[in-house]
Amino acid sequence: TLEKPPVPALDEARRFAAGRHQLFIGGRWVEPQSGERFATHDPATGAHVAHVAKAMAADVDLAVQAARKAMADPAWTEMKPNARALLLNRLADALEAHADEFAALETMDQGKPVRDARFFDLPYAVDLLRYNAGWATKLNGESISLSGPGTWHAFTTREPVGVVAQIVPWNAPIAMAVAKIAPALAAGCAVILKPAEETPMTALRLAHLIADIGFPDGVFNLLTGFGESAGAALTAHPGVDKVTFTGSTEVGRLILQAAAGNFKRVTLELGGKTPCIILPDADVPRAIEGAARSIFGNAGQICNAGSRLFIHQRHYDEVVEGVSKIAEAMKVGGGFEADTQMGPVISATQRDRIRSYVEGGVAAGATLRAGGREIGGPGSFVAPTILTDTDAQMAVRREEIFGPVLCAMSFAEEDLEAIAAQANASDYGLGAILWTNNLSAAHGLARKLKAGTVRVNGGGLDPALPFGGFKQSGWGRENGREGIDAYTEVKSIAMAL
Ligand code: TXE
Repeated sequence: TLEKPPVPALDEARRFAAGRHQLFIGGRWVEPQSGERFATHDPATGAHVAHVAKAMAADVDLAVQAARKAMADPAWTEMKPNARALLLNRLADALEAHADEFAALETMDQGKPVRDARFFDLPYAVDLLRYNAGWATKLNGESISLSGPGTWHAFTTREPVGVVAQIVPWNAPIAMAVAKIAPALAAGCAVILKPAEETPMTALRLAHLIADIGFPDGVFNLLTGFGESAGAALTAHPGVDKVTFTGSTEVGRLILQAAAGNFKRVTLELGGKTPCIILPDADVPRAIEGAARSIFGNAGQICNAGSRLFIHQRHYDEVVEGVSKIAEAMKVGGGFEADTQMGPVISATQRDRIRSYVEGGVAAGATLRAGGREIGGPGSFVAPTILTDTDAQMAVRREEIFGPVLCAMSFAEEDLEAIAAQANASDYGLGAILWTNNLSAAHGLARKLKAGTVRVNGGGLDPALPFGGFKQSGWGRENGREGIDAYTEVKSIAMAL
């Protein structure tokens, strides 16, 4: 653990934030066409962080032109796979070397405890780069046996999909940005990255590292700006071949519509309402800790947060009490304070949205078992909150709250079908978490759950493990082989011999 905030890196981060920020297009830092900038703020204090260039449709045009040029430039298209891997590994080394500064920037911008940024988000981002660098040399096709008359040599190749617009959210800015650019660059695509307007700092700093690494001009472009202008223009642009997006389900729908114009390939990682299920034979103390971590980590701003807790009635009282104790004892504060366990939520708007879900739940008959108290101050804080006595129709149970709010329910059934039916009663299907020591129940339930990822007795993200959702949690998968394949087109070649 980090005993004190990394003060030297904090100074560096502050210096970087205070600098003049531009857009990175075609290998150069450029002013936005409109000359406009917007301000970003620290969610823990409300303090000004930076003035950031505001990209609009005209800048999107320039970035698309630069990326298209890169996709026609032999310096990139003819670059050997091992050379692409080397560039990504160099970027991983550079990111690792600057991890303290990136962690400080992330906390300043996003609010999460600097320990989490430094020891989770940054190592994960570095791992993603190294993992995907490994795939660059392994994107091979297959040799295919044909059944038609004649003698054939038939095979497939994998080619980069082309220019990719990558739109990322504010809950894990550096990790999400790298999760998108690493496989795209490994596959040989050219990318245009748009970070969330709330949290552009680490993407900007990353662009400086990329500029120094030696990628050909236009292979990586960065547009800071708003969703409804820069984001929408990117998703509608005919020069973009693919869009990858992590964010809200509503914006996911808009992106699908915008992408229809030229049938862009689309990967969407949207919301979730992950069930966390504690079966009769679970290791209860571990399950309590795990259940708390999965909803209160990153102040609940995780698409895969375990927001619906189903507890077998045998353990219900013990688990609700245990998780409530953890919630009440959590130190909520600024991410640079050494003892902070949970930081602020991203903005006052999100804080108010979360509060109104809790108030709505209570008004509809739910019981507040922990949290619900106001935390004042200039920052936007929400106390870790637990609701019981909810029913399946309430918005707190159905909708993604994206805050530290847990709905706890008990179940009496031993029948896996009935347990799965309750857990699957959601429009979402991103993840599911099981706590059990019964192997048959674990496997049996894992098969019945409509979720992209099922975790049994813990476990987190891994670059090698495909991640994405069933139902309204999205389209496609990121990470793993599926993640990189999504940045390629398959070409079949058949030759009559
Ligand atoms: O998300 P948006 P918001 C969910 C979560 C949260 C809610 C609202 O429930 O409470 O969404 O958050 C860009 N065309 N998640 O409003 O708007 C935007 O600039 C193209 C879940 O902040 O979806 C940003 O870069 N792009 C989630 C990104 O989309 C557009 C993470 C995400 O912002 C756009 C974040 C448009 N028309 C929020 N409008 C997860 N799955 O992890 C916005 N954007």
